Amino acid sequence: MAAPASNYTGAATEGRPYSYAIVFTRAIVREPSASFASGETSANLGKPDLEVALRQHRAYCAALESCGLKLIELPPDEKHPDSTFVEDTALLTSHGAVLTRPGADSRRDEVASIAPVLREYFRHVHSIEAPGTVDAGDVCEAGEHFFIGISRRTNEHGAKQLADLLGSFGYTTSLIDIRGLSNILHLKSGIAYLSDRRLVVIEALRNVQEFSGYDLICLDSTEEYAANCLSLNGKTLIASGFPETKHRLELLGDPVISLDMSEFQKMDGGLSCLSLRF
Ligand code: CIR
Repeated sequence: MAAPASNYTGAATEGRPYSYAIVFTRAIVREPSASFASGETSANLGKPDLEVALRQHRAYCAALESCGLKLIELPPDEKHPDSTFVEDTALLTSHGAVLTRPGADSRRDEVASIAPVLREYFRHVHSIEAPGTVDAGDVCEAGEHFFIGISRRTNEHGAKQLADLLGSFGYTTSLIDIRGLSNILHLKSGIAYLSDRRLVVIEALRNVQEFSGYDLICLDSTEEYAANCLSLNGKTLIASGFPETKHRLELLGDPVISLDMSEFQKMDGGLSCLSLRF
């Protein structure tokens, strides 16, 4: 079998203690295209301004670089208005990559242009097959364990296929049904893993039995959008405008970088969904 085409240094986590955090070296990003405002959304926050979104995207990319990540920048894709939300198209792990099959018809073909990029960097690239659907925004990595949300986008078929694949990589998984929650699109709209068995959660997910062995940072109901934060190489990225959450995360010790996400929030997008990190 051919060696990976590049140095994928996020590998070899087997046998590490749970406090081990992956060192990320790269991120795939795609700037929003001219059709950005025609994407899927259920938010009633108005139409996004493309110029502002592009500015916010540039600041986001600079923040990833400040965490030590090299960017793989894909060209804007006008045919797919939601294609800036690259996170939904694949799950990248230290033991292999999985191309998803997004739950929204309008997003299904986004995967085709991600596949060749992943094949350059990952030796094993698997796929979710019909009738399964998975948006990787529903998948939360927590060390050697993955929480997989069953949602309006990720169906039971897809979640089980993904759980089987992750099991074959050596990970454990649990499925979390969020179909009863109308205020979040994806599981990761409501939780984030911060390393050291710490989870940021929204109130509606606080009592999920599968989270009981974790230290939970439960957010105030006025700051729930901030739940989708990102712990990257010793820094935490968070949406700006949520002072209490920012303060609580700062108390944990890692520097916190605030990013204005207003235009992406209008399209139901969280902070993590703008990149695929590995
Ligand atoms: C969608 O509805 O699919 C996009 N407008 C937003 C996707 C956001 N993805 C994410 O939070 N993982």
